[in-house]
Amino acid sequence: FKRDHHSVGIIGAPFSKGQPRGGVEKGPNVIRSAGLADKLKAQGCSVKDYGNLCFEEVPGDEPVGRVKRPGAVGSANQRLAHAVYTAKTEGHTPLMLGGDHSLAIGSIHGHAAAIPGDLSVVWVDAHADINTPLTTPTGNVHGQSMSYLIRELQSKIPVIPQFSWIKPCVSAKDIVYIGLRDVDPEEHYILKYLGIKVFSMTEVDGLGIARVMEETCDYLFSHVKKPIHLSYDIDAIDPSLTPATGTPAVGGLTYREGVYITEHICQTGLLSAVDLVEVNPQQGTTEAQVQSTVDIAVDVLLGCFGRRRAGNHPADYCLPEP
Ligand code: B3U
Ligand code: MN
Ligand code: MN
Repeated sequence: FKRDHHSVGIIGAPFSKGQPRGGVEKGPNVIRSAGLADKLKAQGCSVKDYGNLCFEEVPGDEPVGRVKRPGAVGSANQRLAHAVYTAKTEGHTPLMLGGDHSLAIGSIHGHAAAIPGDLSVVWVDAHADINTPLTTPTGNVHGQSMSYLIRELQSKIPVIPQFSWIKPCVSAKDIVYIGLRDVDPEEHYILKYLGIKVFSMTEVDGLGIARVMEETCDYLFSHVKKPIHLSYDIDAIDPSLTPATGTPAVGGLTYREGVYITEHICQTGLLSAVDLVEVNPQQGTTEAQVQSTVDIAVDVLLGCFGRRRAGNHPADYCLPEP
């Protein structure tokens, strides 16, 4: 198999203030406890675990307009951006374990700063997370992350002082969404207005996941092959399989579809950074629900870094001689 010798740089981001539910800050440690690093090493990756980031309390963190917890979200993401930048420049493929999906702001920002040209983004999610501060129905930043990063949307983004460090760094044409099924009307307008490529669950149903991934790569590679940032929200997968998440949405990806996405992106050789977000062990009602969610999150990540369901073997393996 393609020995894409990833050196994985794990960055834990125990942060939950991009949304209202507690528990998602426990994501990094529960995913590590499922044996992520050892399993990555067993499939030939080297692993550097940078540990968990420490995020500061921000007293008196009042909303700016509708946007909740701007101080905490702004400073956590700024810290994360530095960590991702450092991991990338030290030669690792950053793997950010969230935490909520507001963390994609810092992760993508830091990744973009560390590479010479532009990157492309594959956003796997039930939700588009593209509300602007003026369209957000909830004020939760995890539903707005992409809006701060897309160059073509900046004239629609009001000034939020705590976010003033964010430089939009992604072009609308370099984004592909997969798995959408819970999109606000304003978000749907934004996706159309910017001409963003979307494979909703309707396209997954109609085309099948193999065609979706083929078309995703044809679309992203039609000009130049840019490094891929994969931002994977565990709620993209059906909540019957991954129930321990804050905003489950029925009708999601199967296990096989969810893993196929990662296998396909891995074999492009262009995967340059990964986010795995929204695993919330406190949202599971039984231990088995939490375990299933975490185990699937780990399998998604193993697929990103070279695991094939057909099997794997080291490039230098030799059969034992009798
Ligand atoms: N679109 C809604 C709900 C939502 C977005 N992302 C999640 N939920 N996980 C919003 O709040 O913007
Ligand atoms: Mn999300
Ligand atoms: Mn989501």
